[in-house]
Amino acid sequence: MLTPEAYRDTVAETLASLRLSGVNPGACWGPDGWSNTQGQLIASLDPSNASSLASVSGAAGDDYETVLQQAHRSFELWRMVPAPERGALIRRIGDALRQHKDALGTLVTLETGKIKQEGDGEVQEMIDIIDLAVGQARMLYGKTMHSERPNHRMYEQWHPIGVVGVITAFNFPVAVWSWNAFIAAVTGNTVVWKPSPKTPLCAIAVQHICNRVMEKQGYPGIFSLLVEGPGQTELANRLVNDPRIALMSFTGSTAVGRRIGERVASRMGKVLLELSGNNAVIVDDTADLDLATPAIVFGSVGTAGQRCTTTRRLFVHTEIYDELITRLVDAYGQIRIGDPLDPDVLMGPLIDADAKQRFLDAVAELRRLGGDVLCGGAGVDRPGYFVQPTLCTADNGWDLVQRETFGPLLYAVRFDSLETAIAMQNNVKQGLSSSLFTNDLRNAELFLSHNGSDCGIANINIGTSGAEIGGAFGGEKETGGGREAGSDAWQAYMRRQTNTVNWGRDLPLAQGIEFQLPAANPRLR
Ligand code: UN1
Repeated sequence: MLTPEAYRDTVAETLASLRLSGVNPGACWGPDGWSNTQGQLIASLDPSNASSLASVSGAAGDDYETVLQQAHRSFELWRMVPAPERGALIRRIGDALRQHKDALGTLVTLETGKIKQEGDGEVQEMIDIIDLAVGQARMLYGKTMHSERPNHRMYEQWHPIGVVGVITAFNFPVAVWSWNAFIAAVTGNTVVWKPSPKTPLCAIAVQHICNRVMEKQGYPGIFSLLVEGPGQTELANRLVNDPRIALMSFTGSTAVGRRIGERVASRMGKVLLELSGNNAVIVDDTADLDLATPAIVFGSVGTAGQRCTTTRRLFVHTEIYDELITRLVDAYGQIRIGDPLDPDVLMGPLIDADAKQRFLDAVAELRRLGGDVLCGGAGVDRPGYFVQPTLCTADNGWDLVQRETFGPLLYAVRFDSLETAIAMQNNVKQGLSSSLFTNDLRNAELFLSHNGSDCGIANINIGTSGAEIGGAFGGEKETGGGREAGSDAWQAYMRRQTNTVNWGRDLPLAQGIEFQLPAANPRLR
């Protein structure tokens, strides 16, 4: 645990090395394009001690229009830059992020309360997606088709779509933006970011890093920023309703995502939604418990249970139920809770007082319903918003279990047959991530088959969280259906155009249609 003086020094050094001040402007439209409008003052709080790290002056007045107009002007320029050259700019941002990894990782820890290992891991995830984006910039492949008509060539190509709006949540304050922003940028788009009001400093620090690289390379605002205070929705609403935003990417709750999806759809815009998860691990009677135990603990306790991929439900075969639960109770007892900058600590605080209250309310509801708390179940009495990692028994059908409580609360349920476990796992409204621990090939294949997990992510012998950026990330049902990061997720940031070129001297029609004009009439030829 840092002494108060060492903590103050760490905060001051971190802010200074990321060019953050006591009060920071909350709108930026590119290199040197910081607003000087006095907006609502937003305090950024460290959830591990509830103290203020620094403040941000929220975007106000003309900031929105300035940002949108600049983003649109920059798009008209940027889309004509060859994609590999766009990749070269992003690669330089990767170099800058490598230099600032330690400081930015610390800032993520200070602002979110996730442990330093995870704060650094988040910056690494930004660097990883940059490596992928740089390569992707040379691989924006379209297909070619064989035309049914002679002397015709048919192919498809991918064009940039425009300005991409990105609204992110507090729990991954930099990585999720970067999945969107760097893929959007190499595909020729510009990006307007509205970060969570709970983590504005991370966004401003990243904007500073991008600004320096854009300036050095002589580019205008490819990346821009609008910060809005807690409880404010004006800027978010304007982005959602603005026809200049060609794609609206949103990470957050299903309730908000549904409204955003409906509104963007009503103006025929594109939307990319990453919403709530209710992820489960299934452990069958052949599983290697030495693998399953730490994976379940990391999945449920990592980031204090505040990942969209957090393991929330655990289905255990009755044959091994007692043994696994004993191991988990033991492991949960060893989790050190406290200062997330302390390398021995494995779990930091929840993000704020409301999150802590929602966690405590969920535990109280569980007890009322007749669930057993096997370990944890209480808040931790110290400054900041700490709770105990909690393992309990529950029924999959309870409303409580059906919804996502964003905290370290894991519901254990027994099963006898894998089919029943898979049915329970799928029997929720969300569909993000899922895992099966097994040594049985047939069980593994069943879980991954059409009859198996209905989630966007389905794993064997690894947990539900901690996905690599190389795959497409996202989920089905009320998780929203969006896919970000690797694989062919880049296509969401582009518009597809099908091209048919006739290089012959005749005009044959498709489907064999004859449409013969009277040859005698020269005016019709
Ligand atoms: C999120 O919680 O919104 O798979 C993203 C994971 C991380 C990303 C989580 N790579 O857990």
